[in-house]
Amino acid sequence: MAAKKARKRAKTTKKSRAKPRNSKATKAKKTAKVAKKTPKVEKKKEGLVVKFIRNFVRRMIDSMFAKKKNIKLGIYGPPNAGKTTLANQICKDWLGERMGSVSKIPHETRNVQVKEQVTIKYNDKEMAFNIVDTPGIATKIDYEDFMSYKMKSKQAKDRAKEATKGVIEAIKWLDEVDVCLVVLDSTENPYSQVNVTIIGNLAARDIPVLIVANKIDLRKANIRRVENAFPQYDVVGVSAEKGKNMEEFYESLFRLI
Ligand SMILES: Nc1nc2c(ncn2[C@@H]2O[C@H](COP(=O)(O)OP(=O)(O)O)[C@@H](O)[C@H]2O)c(=O)[nH]1
Ligand SMILES: [Mg+2]
Repeated sequence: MAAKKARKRAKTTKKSRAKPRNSKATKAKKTAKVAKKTPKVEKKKEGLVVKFIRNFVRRMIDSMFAKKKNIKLGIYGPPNAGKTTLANQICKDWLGERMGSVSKIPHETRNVQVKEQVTIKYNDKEMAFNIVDTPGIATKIDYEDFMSYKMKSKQAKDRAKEATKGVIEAIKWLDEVDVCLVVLDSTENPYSQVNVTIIGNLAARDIPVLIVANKIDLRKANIRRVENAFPQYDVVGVSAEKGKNMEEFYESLFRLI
């Protein structure tokens, strides 16, 4: 009997110790939970705002300091005018290294060559260029012409094939260039079909052109004849090989842009 009573007492005590479902304590805890939740949501919101502002500021800074696009400077002209020699001279002046190989045999450059990030300074101005040296434009490419340079028939035929592809590639690149140098051999007749075609094409595309009358170191050079052939363009005489008159060349280049 005493044992029964003791069990009953124990039960009651347990029950009384058990937490009531809707007691004040539970309510308080719930409120605390809600209170805890609110700062979390707020924090999340705050985090998003901070993130947005941070990204916005970063974008602003990026756009402020974004690198200016390099100016694509195309070098066009007939074969052997000295386009690569000029490209080499420019690269030597500003990078201390050459760009491509030069030869007295026409169509030495048979692929478009690009030298990126060539920073040229003139007076207090500075501009970054991508220099695009192109294969010479020709209306006729005959492999037999190469054989007169002691080239074997197979080698001459390959060179002619590559040179023809090169002309097409050079013309395609007209869509890419921003400004253009047309290099002419100032000892030769400037009124050629090739010269007129190149310059006409550039004019039709509204690409600014500077005509470079090259090889002024040679006795036969005639800058005046080039100027008379293309009176609407600025003409600068240089010797790319000897590095003659390059200062005036850079001045004309900066005037063009
Ligand atoms: N005398 C003289 N020869 C030059 C000059 N520039 C280039 N050449 C020569 O002309 C030939 C063709 O030069 P190159 O740069 O390969 O011509 P490209 O086909 O127009 O690229 C080479 O034999 C060069 O040495 C120059 O300013 N003066
Ligand atoms: Mg070349």
